[in-house]
Amino acid sequence: MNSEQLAVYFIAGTTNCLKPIEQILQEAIKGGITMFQFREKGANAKTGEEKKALALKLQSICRSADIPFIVNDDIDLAVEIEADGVHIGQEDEAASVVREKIKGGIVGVSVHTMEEFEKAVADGADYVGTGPVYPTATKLDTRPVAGTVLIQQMKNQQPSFPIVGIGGITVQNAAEVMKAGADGVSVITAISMAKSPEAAAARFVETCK
Ligand code: 3NM
Repeated sequence: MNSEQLAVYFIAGTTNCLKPIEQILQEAIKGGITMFQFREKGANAKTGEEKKALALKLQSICRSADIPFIVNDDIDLAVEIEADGVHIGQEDEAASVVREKIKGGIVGVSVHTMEEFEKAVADGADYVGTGPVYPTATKLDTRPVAGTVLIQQMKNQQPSFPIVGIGGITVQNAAEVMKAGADGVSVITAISMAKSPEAAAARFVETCK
């Protein structure tokens, strides 16, 4: 994986969108996002065949634009549709086990401490996501707000390991996250709920790419 692909990493599921998610993804791609994660979670999220059908649609949109399509948590779905990768949390299997299953795909891991970071690196993760950097209303069960300190610590310890910040990141604070040493920003609301996802994505590109 190329760490430049993390620069503007858009994440979304249907519950994060007020317009059809396909439309929002296409607008975000026009604005210049560099990677996409399908994160179909929460009340009213699609499941089963409906979720798979939507994943295939979004994957095809990403393929046409040459943007990696990553699936959040659902390793079986990622394997079944041959996604470009999967993003897992601390509750999931180790990155080394997941890597075996997705054969050559990208494996991202959420980490919240230096210990979790070191384990993810040792297990062969391709990148880590860390947060919440800032307060967020999008995910209710987050760890305490961490600011940018952990990003700085991780970057100091492993200068070339790809890191992305997540949680409450906006076009206003994205520069701070990059300055701390992140390779990019993971963003849900600031793009999915923007009046113009294209314009929002383009502003992130200006700051992060
Ligand atoms: N993970 P928004 S915070 C999915 O801290 C997710 O691990 C987080 O959404 C973590 O960009 C978060 O709308 C939500 O704040 C990010």
